Amino acid sequence: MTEELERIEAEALRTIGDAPSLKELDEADIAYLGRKAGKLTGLLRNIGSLSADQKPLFGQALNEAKARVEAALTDRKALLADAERSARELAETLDITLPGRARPRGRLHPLTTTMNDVKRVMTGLGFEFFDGPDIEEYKYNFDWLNFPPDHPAFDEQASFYVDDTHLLRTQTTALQGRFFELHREPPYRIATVGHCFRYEAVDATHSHTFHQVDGFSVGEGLSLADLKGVLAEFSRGMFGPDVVVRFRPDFFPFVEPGVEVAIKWGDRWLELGGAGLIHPNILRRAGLDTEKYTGFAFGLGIDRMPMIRHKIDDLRLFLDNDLRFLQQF
Ligand code: FA5
Repeated sequence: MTEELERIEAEALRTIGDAPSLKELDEADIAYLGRKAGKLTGLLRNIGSLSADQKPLFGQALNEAKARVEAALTDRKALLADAERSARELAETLDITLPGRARPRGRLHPLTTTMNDVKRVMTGLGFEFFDGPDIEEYKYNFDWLNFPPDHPAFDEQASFYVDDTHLLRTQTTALQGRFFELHREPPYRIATVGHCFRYEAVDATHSHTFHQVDGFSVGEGLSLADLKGVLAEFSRGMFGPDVVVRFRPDFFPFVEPGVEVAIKWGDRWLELGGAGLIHPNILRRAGLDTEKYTGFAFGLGIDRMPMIRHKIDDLRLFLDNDLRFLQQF
């Protein structure tokens, strides 16, 4: 039996020494020291067949063998646990020299930045902003603005009609009537930015859907000089100190006199919009004393502003949503 004990101990120590991982080590633990089927523990059951003087000797030898096997298990366990931790740590190591993954970043559309700049510059000039609806009533888009019913400007600003009383607004000037109905006491400087729509063929400087900024002011003694001063200051704010602004006579039913506003654009002029002194008919309709009050108004195309700022000769590029173009801003 002593030989059997030595054989099993040697086998146990070999198995433990060879165990490649903690899992095999646990299996070896059960196979040799397990309470029920362990090979070493099993030897104890045969102790009854030994003579009385052999029993204590064998018992002691068995206990010593178990102690050695347990010690081997503990040592190997520590070794394997160490190795497994190092392997795991190695696998989890962060290589901080790897290049990062670039996240696609959104940015504002050039028309949005232009509109934000318009608001910033106009606010700096003392204008207060209001919003009007895209689907507008005729009376604000035309009637309030002194358009006689058969006026050719109806054709000029060919419209998308919605029903008998509504259309997609052709000009942000439609805000005037909405504001005048509030009957605020002058002086004031009012502005709005937003969409405009016209039934129009699309080309390099025209679109069916575009944006305008309108501004108007009513007060005592306002003149064309004030209008020109505000527009010149606005243009400098938008296009820099060297901008050249040109005013030429033009006609709009809602101003008298009226002017066209153009900006020097390379060796050409780009029409930015119209302006003038608010027609007395409109001030009267607003319940204002035209002996006391005068006003100026202007309406400018926003889509043409980034064309001037970025020297781009076709406004369709801003609306095509081609990322190769838009990512340059
Ligand atoms: C008007 O719309 C007037 N409401 C401007 C105004 C306001 C005059 C207040 C006097 C007092 P006009 O139709 O010219 O005017 O348009 C003004 C500007 O809007 C144009 O100069 C242009 O810059 C822009 N615009 C007009 N139509 C289009 C279009 N189809 N596509 C892009 N921009 C346009």
